[in-house]
Amino acid sequence: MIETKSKQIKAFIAGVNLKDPNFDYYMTELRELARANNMEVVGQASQNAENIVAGTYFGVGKINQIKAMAQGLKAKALVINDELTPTQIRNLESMTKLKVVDRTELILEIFSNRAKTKQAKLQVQLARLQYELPRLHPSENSLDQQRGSGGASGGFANRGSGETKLELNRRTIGKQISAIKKELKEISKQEDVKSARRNNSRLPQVALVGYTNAGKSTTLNELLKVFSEDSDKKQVFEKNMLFATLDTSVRRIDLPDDRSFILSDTVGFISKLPHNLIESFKATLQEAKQADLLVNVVDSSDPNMVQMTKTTQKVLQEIGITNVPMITAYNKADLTERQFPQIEGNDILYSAKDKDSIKELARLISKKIFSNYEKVNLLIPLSAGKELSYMHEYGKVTKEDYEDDGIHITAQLSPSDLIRYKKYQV
Ligand SMILES: Nc1nc2c(ncn2[C@@H]2O[C@H](COP(=O)(O)OP(=O)(O)OP(=O)(O)O)[C@@H](O)[C@H]2O)c(=O)[nH]1
Ligand SMILES: [Mg+2]
Repeated sequence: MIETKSKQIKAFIAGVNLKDPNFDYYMTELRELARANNMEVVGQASQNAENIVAGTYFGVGKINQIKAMAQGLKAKALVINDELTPTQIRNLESMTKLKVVDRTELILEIFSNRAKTKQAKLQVQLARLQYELPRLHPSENSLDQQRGSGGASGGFANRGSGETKLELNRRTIGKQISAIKKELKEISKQEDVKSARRNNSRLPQVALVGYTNAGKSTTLNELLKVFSEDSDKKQVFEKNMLFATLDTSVRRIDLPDDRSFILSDTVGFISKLPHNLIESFKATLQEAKQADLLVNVVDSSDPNMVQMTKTTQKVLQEIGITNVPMITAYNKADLTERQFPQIEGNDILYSAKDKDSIKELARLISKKIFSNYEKVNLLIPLSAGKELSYMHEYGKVTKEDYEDDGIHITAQLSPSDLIRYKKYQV
């Protein structure tokens, strides 16, 4: 495991480039990931190749070169741009005499350090154990066998004879994995109930998604400040670092024209997110899957903006979120030379730190989610008090007259509410 003490570890980053046009960008990300892991990146190397060398990742010549460079720079760790096999890690470590860390472990480590809630902690732990399981290797000492006294079950000390330490470790991890999965299932059941309750309210659901550090949490906080009472209490954690958010937060936003929606903020993305991590964070990403609209927040001031946008689209696809309508919100325009706020079709250029921008963003969101609402005239009998209060809370009542035959209402209704109120239509 990587040290996370305050003292920074000098690290050398390196990768094999299999003619990937995004290679430089991946290396930039790797540098950021290393920094986020309390490492000081002192040097970098790459090798152009047709294939990865199965046993050692790099060719031998490259490894010697890296070793010499890293030694000269006093690096203690070698950070690799891809996920490595256990053999590759071992061979690279013995050849370079450096601590070797692959991209997956870096990401897992950052997630571990950031996780705060029980759900996030369990999700990260699950991903880590799944990463470790195939990487367990027999102890260096092949005689290191665990000899138990028989087949009795329970208690790790009491195992069948001749069971190797490796098998024992595998079994322990396997057990831990299923226990965590069970616990996560329980949590996710409770989450389902919560989200079903929200769904019942029939308020449209909007999810902020996007590359890590793009400003999703800031956008949520600023929308709350402009459109919600008590916004101080509802603020979420925002910070200039990778993966500041690991949990999903859900808030209600009340727009001035009586139109409300549910807004969620969730974990950010990066390229080559470890598969296990995506798997275990699926529950957290449910909100985005169920959303009526996705707001893809992009840092427009970042030179790698285009790749970041593509990364987000790719991760969304991997999670199976493919047909939710999306707008792209190019944030941090204050750090660019461009005029803002500016709406163009489904895109907005804005700054989360600018009030006018936030209002424009809300306008665009509102336009998208309420576009299929219809204006109708209804006559609701005085006896239907429940239907009336529902209408006030979730529909948009623009006109209301109490008369002898009932209440005459003009309202904006969603397609599902149109069906519900059809019998009252006049
Ligand atoms: N200059 C400027 N900085 C911004 C703007 N929006 C957000 N930031 C900063 O960008 C950093 C990241 O913001 P967050 O809101 O935490 O980003 P996020 O997308 O939630 O990031 P993760 O949770 O890590 O995925 C913070 O330091 C914010 O203050 C903006 O419009 N302009
Ligand atoms: Mg965030």
